[in-house]
Amino acid sequence: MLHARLASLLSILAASSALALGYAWWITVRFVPSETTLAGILVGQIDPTWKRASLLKDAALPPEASQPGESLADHSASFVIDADLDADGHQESAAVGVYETTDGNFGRFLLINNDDQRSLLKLPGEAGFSALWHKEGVLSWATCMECDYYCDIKSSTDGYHLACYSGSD
Ligand SMILES: [Ca+2]
Repeated sequence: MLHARLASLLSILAASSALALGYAWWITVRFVPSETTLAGILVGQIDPTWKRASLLKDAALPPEASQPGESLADHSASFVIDADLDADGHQESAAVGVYETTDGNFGRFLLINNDDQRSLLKLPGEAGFSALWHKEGVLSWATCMECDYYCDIKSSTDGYHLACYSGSD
């Protein structure tokens, strides 16, 4: 009996400390990929495994995302960035989103468009948050803000690649 009470008390304590940790909205938020076209292109043409996708710039964010210190702008982050990413003098448009595949798997993506080419980078797993930063000519992509894990987008002759880092590297 005492053990049962203690176990119950401990589970209450564990639950309240998880709440008290107060994970940031960008850690816990999940999106529902809902579109069959992105910018007029069928999602199946962007990736043949996709059933639906959504751009985060079009997604509803939780109320916390507009609190002081919690917004994308407060972290110099964006869901869309237009910049010349391959130094050819023409701008690309980079945008992040979420997708669901025809076999029910989810993930995050980064889509880079220019006039004649489309590049897709994917992070399978969750239909969660990600955002872009553009500093000193380098585009970076991360699945969180205030974290030290991120990827730089490198341009090469065969397309774009991720070079990922964590603070402990
Ligand atoms: Ca360019």
